[in-house]
Parts: sequence; C-alpha cells; structure tokens
Amino acid sequence: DSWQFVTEELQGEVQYEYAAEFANRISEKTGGAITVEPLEYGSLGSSVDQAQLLQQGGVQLAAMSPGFTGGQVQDGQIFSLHYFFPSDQEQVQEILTNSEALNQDLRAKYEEHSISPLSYWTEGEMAWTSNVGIESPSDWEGLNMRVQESPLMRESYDAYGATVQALDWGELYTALDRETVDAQENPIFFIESASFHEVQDTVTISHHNNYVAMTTANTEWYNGLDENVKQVVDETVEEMQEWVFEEQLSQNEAGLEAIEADTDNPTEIIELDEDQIAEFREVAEPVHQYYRDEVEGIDQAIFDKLQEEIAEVMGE
Ligand code: 6CS
Repeated sequence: DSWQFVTEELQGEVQYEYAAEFANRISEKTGGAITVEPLEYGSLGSSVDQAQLLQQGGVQLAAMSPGFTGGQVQDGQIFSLHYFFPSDQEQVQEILTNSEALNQDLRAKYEEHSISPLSYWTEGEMAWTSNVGIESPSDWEGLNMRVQESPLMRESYDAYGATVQALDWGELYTALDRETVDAQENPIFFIESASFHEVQDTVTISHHNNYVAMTTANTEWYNGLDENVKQVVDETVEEMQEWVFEEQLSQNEAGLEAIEADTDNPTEIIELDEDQIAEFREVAEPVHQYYRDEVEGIDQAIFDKLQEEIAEVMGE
C-alpha cells in the first residue's frame, strides 16, 4: 500500500520533516509493506487546496494548520486566541497531547468535515514581524496584518486596531516586500526559513500564541483501515509527539541564531517585558469571551473544558 502525506511546508521545515520521519517509521514497522510519500507545500496547490484534497480523500494524510479551515470548523479557531494557551512550550505540548477537549470533542467536530485530527502539536511560539517594531497595542494602528483563513484571527488583530488580509504564505514574502502587507506572525524557524526577516526590520517576541499543527487523516479512509494498521498509525502518531517537540525546539533555536547572524539583513529583536505583555493581554482577553459567547456555531463546552485543562497544567 502507498499513502501520500501532504504538508504545508518545504523540505527541511518542521512539518515536512515530520512527514518524512513518520514515513520512515511506518515503513520500518510494516517491513516495507506500506510506504508513505511526504509532499512539500506547493506540490498540490495552496494550503486551502490541500485541506480540501484531504477532505475529499485525494490524499490520505496531511499536516494541517487549523487556520486554513477556520471558516468550516468554527471550533478550530480556538487556536487563534491570543494569550489563551501558556507560552511555555512544554506545557503547550502537554495540553495538546492530553487534552480531552481537543483529542475527543474537537476531533469530532473536524470529523463532521471528513478531517480526523490524530494529534495536535506545537511548532513553537509565534513572533510578530514588522518594520515599525511592535511594542504596544497602539503600534498596530494602520498596519495591515496577514492572517490565515480564520475569521477569529481577524477579531484578534481588529482588537489591536490593525487591518487584516488573508493570504497564503507562498505570496507573503512579496507582499511584505511591496508593503501591501505590513506584518505577519510565525514561529522563528519559519520566519528565517521563508526569509521574511529579509523584508521586515523587526521581530517582536510577544508570547501571544503558538503555531499549532495537526496530523490529520481523511476520516473515511482512516475508519476503513484494518485494525492492526490503524494501530500502527496511532502508535506512530503518539511516538511522534516527543520527536516533533525536539525538532521544533532545535529548528527555532537555529532560526534565531541565523537571523542574528545575517548581517546583510539586520533585524532588531524586541522581547516584550511583563508590563508590555500585560497591555496586550488586556486588549486580547475580551476576545476570549467574545469567542465563547458571540461566535455562532461555537461549542462553548469545548472552550470551557479546554480552559480548565489549561489551568490545570499551568497549576492555577
Ligand atoms: O504562515 C503560514 O501559513 C505557514 N506557517 C507555518 C509555520 N507552517 C505552514 C503554514 O502554512
């Protein structure tokens, strides 16, 4: 048997390397009876196209960011709230791995759309890049922020006074270079790898959110697997949680070093202090309640359960 595993990233980047490692493990465990082909971003269209392809069963497996199906799976937008998850990445990975709200309840919501999230994992904290150097919410005024296809991402940046524009990342470098877009968010490894720092003067370490990715399978395909094969898939997905945590950590560390060492493209690194973070929190937190109470189609029980699970891991 042969499966395709499409990713939203290029060779060398976290999602692609995940798919490649997953492929090795599946092949090893099945003595070569099953091969998995990892696919780079762009080989099957835009990120939105790839999500649709998975839903239609055109590919069996995908690394998917919730942001690209935010219009379809409303509850997946919970990942775009700012200052909702902790900033400690070990805690984040623990929540993503063990949360019942995510791994049972949110999974069921995705499955209504033929997407089975087999796991959720962090690609690291996201940072903001811009030419202005974002240090307080008012710095967002007049900036056009790039977002993914998620209505709630708009709300989060609206709250700071920014305008927003949905764009696939393949178009983002040019948009930043031409200044049709002024700012974007991504983990450090990706900022460096996609060379966004070449066309942005500053990176703000804001601790506002994490980049969450999901290992997804087409639901009908997954449900139709032989029990023993399904077990191999599940077991591999579980093992990969620790592997991908280390992978993102080393890629993010190397990415920061590379940005700092790139003297042809000097980039100011701004780390927000506690007072500055408190200012952002004050503006961002009402969006949590807005999401829970006002966004149509949201399952409030998922929000409440996840919030409790987060508090528990954070020791609150
Ligand atoms: O910003 C984006 O859209 C891209 N960022 C990452 C970290 N992975 C893939 C995604 O499409």
